[in-house]
Amino acid sequence: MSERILVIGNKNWSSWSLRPWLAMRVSDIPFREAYVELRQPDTRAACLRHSPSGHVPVLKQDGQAIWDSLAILETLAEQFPDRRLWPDAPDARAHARAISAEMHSGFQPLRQHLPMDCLGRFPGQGCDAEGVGADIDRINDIWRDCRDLFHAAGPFLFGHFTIADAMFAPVVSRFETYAVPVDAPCRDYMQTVLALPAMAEWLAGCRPAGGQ
Ligand SMILES: N[C@@H](CCC(=O)N[C@@H](CS)C(=O)NCC(=O)O)C(=O)O
Repeated sequence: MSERILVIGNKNWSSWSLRPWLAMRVSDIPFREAYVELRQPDTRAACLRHSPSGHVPVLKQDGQAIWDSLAILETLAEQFPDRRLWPDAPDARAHARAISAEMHSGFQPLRQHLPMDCLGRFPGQGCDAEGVGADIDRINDIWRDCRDLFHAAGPFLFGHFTIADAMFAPVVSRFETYAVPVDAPCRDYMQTVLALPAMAEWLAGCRPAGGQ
């Protein structure tokens, strides 16, 4: 196995990069970071040097580039079965895959109007835009359902940390930035994610206005 390199965007902004980065850090999967500067005239060209999709994150290993956050996470789950990146029980695993895929393909209003800005604090901004309230309600429902079902197994969505938590980590950050109101179980869940040492490490790597 060659050195594993995760190419990511600016930590303050790059919500898709946070997902595999966090999963790899929490699961103690060794890798080196490489950066592409986002929101620059040459960003697309820089991304294309690493990824045929022109987007980050990209995982480079053994001469192969694996692009797209969820594909990277699925690949790692296969390569490191002992890290239990998906829940063990088939029904919980199917549930985790469903909400991870829902996150990956949905929530466009939330993404557009509440972009990730880890260091920013903009209480209420964007929350009245069309579709954002429905997205926030749906995310609260997803988290509450998981906590109801799996609270006995641990503080994450399915008890222990899984890919589902990695997929929702940028939403936790957004809810902090925009001071989105959540109920007590969801607040507890957010605190669990924010208390991860790996999350603190990511935040420490953020620079205002997105710079590395
Ligand atoms: N579906 C992709 C989305 C990746 C994506 O949109 N990444 C953004 C950064 S967070 C990007 O590469 N932007 C390049 C650009 O702005 O030109 C994934 O899950 O990885």
